[in-house]
Amino acid sequence: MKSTQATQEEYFSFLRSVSLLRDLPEEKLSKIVDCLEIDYFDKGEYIIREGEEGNTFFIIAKGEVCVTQTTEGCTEPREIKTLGVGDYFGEKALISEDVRSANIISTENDTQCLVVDRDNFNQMVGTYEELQAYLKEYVEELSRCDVRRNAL
Ligand code: WNU
Repeated sequence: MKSTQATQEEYFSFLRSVSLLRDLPEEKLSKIVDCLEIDYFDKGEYIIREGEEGNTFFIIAKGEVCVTQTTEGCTEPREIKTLGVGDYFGEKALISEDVRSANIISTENDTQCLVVDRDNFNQMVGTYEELQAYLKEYVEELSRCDVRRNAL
């Protein structure tokens, strides 16, 4: 990301406020700031499509998104939750080496996401065991939720 130092510092303190990244060492967080991309989405726009390949991790910096997913016996994808500022998504495809397991749709105009690619995500998570363990567990829990949803 090319930006002014003021912006860099804003992103740094924003990332520090994201629960997942709270305990990351300073130099690691700075590195993430250096390689961030920012993507903008309008209301109704798909950020992630279920079934597609994905190589990016997202943190919401502004706005709101909704998570929907195909469930057995339903013609329309079912809405499963909404996420807001400071929430993140897209970790599952990266961690489970799988295709995207749900849709992520912007529910507001000018939703802004900080985007981390696979290499940088691995650097961020891979060298930090607690974070890795936490995410792995969370991803397994999401898979269990998916199974349960289809059993209902
Ligand atoms: C869910 N089932 C599935 C969410 C975000 C972060 C955490 C929950 Cl740590 P992906 C689609 C993304 C997926 C997840 C997100 O959607 N997601 C869910 C579920 O019940 N995915 N399968 N809830 S919001 C959320 C926990 O990030 O990652 O790369 O793309 O498969």
